[in-house]
Amino acid sequence: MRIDIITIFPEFFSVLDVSLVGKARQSGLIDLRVHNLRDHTHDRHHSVDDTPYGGGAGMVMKPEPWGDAIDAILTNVQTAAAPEVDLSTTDAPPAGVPAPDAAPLLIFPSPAGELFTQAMARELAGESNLIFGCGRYEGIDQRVFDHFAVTGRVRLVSLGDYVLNGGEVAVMAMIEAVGRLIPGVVGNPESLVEESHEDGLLEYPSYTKPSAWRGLGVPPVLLSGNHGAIAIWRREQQLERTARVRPDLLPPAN
Ligand code: ABV
Repeated sequence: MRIDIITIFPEFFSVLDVSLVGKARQSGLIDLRVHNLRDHTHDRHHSVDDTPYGGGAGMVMKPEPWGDAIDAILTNVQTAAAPEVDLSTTDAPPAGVPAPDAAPLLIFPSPAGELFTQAMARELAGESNLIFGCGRYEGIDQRVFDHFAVTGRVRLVSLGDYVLNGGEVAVMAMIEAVGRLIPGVVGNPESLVEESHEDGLLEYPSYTKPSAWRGLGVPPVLLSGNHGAIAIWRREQQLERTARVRPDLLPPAN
């Protein structure tokens, strides 16, 4: 998967050099490129924001640098996805060469966006090209979204009902959630199906050795060797926990 990020704080994303996403980049599973929005400004002060039409507090990000930055990435993605045809080989295309890709999906973190969920992470993991735009200040000029929605796909996405200073941390969270669903990124794919939210419930509590620690034991069923009983206990724990902490995740009682 190719991921492009546009930000005024490229250094923020150095954390994506490490851990699971870092390894996936080294192994070539993720091609991640970070772009500085200020490289697409044309005034002396490299301004990316201005006062809002209609008045109000704060600044709004100007449309021109966003338009130019996204255009540059779209052009680069198209070039990379369309290798030159060698006319000396007139036979059928080699096996395993995918069909021409769908257009990149543009994603902007925004408190006004649709909620990011595990289901959306799964959806995004099936894309071959994601472009993340990190807004700052009071937002980005609406015409950036409207313009690229005419010819492409644009989604405003929110991590939850709270406000950040900018989209950078939200983009890192989304890349981590999506990245680990790309085949080959997580070593043991079975670990993906057993965790919170994958089956719509919170996960069951986990224990490891020692069997007694600071006066606390381990639920005896887990030491019983009875795999049927263990599976039933774990499902009960999931349901009990979900009802207690996140009743909104359970289907309506009637
Ligand atoms: C993007 N807050 S997403 C830009 N929860 C600025 C603030 C912000 C986002 C979120």
